Amino acid sequence: MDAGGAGIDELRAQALAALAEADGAEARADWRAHWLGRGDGRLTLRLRALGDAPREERAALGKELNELKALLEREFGAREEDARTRAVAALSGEAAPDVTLPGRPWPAGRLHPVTQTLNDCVAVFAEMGFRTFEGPEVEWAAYNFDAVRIPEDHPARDMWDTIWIDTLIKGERRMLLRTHTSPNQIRAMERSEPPVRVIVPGKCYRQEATDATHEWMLTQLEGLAVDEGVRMSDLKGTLYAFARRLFGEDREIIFHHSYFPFVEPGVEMAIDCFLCRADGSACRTCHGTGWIEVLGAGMVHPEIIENAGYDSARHTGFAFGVGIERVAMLRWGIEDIRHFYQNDLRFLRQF
Ligand code: FA5
Repeated sequence: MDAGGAGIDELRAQALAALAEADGAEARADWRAHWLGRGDGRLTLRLRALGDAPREERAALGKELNELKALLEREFGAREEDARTRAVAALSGEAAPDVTLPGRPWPAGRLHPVTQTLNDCVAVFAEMGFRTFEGPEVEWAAYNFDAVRIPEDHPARDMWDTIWIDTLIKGERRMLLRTHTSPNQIRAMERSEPPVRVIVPGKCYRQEATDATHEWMLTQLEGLAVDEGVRMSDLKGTLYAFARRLFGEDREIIFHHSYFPFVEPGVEMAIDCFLCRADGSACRTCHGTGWIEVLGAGMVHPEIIENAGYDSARHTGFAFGVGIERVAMLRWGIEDIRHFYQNDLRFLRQF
């Protein structure tokens, strides 16, 4: 008998009996820890205590213990293999899945057509050197209106029917769902010194009576460039290049005068209607005008340049706000904007 307990034969018998009784993966793992565990497995402790055995017995005892260890490891491995084989066999019964059948493919999702169009627009402007950032969808009225020269009582506030947040701050409604991305012109200028060249994509909300080209939730892409010597021709050149990239060489592009309090002068850009090609019919999509408006733009008002702390005698800029759903309509010939948000998979799967 070696120091610390049972003789080798007794130890072997005990270990093998315990292994035979170890039922299940957890019990087998416990058995392994108990007998062969590195820290305090019974056999490990015996091997570690070899130094205490009489010198003349040490070699023989060490050999026997190592043989026992090898035997127990083999037996344990065999039990594990056996358990694995039985698990696989259980799976091949009648109710088991046929592992030889080809897998069922997961239905792959895809990007919404408006998101695809937005990404493409962002990529075009990024190539021209515009940096992207995002602004808040829940916006302060101070940014959405006042900072862009639309004070309370200014008739321009009526241009967009606003969705307000009910919470009162100091007794007043001060927050809203932004009606356009233009407040981010201010945020961009607050953050940096000129030259500034940014785009700001995002959702906007308006209390609209919807029709073929108007939704109550719309996606805009704001653009702003401020530097020394920025001119109207830079704005037109930038927007022409953008429209050519998105719509190709054959489409007609028109600019006409418009009014936005934060630019002077202001313009709108429109593309020829893909449905009626301006044939004078009562087209529902372009309302018989032959044109679909895609963006508002203009030269940043000097007062806004000054409010940002820039010198309007030195710095000038242009800004634009693209309607992304309109761009998507024109690209793919979609006659009604409301298709985008009805979640009809037959429509969405086409893109
Ligand atoms: C604006 O929102 C201005 N902030 C744009 C701007 C930016 C002007 C910078 C000057 C300088 P407007 O309301 O026209 O303007 O909207 C801009 C574009 O958004 C429109 O040309 C149109 O393409 C799109 N849009 C406007 N209202 C809707 C709507 N209800 N549904 C879908 N698209 C819309």
